[in-house]
Amino acid sequence: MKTTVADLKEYTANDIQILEGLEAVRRRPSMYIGDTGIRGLHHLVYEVVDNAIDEAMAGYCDQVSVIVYPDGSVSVEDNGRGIPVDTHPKVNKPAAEVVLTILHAGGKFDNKAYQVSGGLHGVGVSVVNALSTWLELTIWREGMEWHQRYSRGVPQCELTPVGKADRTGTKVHFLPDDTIFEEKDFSFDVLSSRLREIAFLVPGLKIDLKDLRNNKSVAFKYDGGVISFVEYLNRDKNPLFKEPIYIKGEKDDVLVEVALQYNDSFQERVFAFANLIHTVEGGTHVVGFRTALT
Ligand code: 28F
Repeated sequence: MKTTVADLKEYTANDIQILEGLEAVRRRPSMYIGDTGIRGLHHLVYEVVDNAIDEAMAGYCDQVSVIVYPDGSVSVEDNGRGIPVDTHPKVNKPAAEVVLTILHAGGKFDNKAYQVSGGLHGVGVSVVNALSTWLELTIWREGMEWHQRYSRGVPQCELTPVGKADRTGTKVHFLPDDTIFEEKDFSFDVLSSRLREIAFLVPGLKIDLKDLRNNKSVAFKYDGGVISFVEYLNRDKNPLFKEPIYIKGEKDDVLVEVALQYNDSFQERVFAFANLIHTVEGGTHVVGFRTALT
């Protein structure tokens, strides 16, 4: 059907800005997710998982479930409060639609309560939406189940209550756009090692990964946090003492946690994280630790 001036009148300046934002992401995806190869593909999952982790670190969610489907799509579900569904006054759209369509609208950058985890680039779920052939959002909140479907980031319907619900939470199910990504096969092992890492860093959080392509599944939950991490790293070594050394401190709102345990090998392994992100090249936090230790 031909677009007429009458149709266009429905678009506000805001809508046009949103469409331009999504278009920018699709034109230069690597600026937002690093690359469009296998790393970028997995980055999409981490970006969605990070939002669930934020909800967990805020103390409202203790379960995250990730499912890989045979059609190449992935869903991430949490049992948090659910993304708010009430109308955002500035743009006259549900807050959830704002989070899913506006760049950097996750609240991470302007809300103090959301300053903890941060994605690899922390770009937000609207980027995942823009780079997905389709994305289905389910929210359980205010006693109802809510649905909205998007195509390449553009809403295909309004956020709609579809029935009653006696739970809360958020589910994002998406299919990465194969016109953007060179790779389309998620790796169970890559997803599972990152999710295990997150589970070590967020004690008590249960993270499930199910792969419906081959019915593989794993579940992670480590109540011991970084202590469990060190125990895991030494699982097939000979530790020189039973319990890892554990140090925790806080200064100027910066929290530091260290766990260490010697084993009888001659190989040192140091894993450092800042805000849940593995800092592969080290940094002042690692230098500071080494100086303090010696
Ligand atoms: C499947 C991935 O994305 N979970 C999320 C929440 C909860 C809140 C929220 C998210 C508020 C207005 C920005 C709820 N109640 N899982 C997720 N769970 N985002 S994302 O709020 C977003 C901000 O716009 C939430 C009260 N406050 C926050």
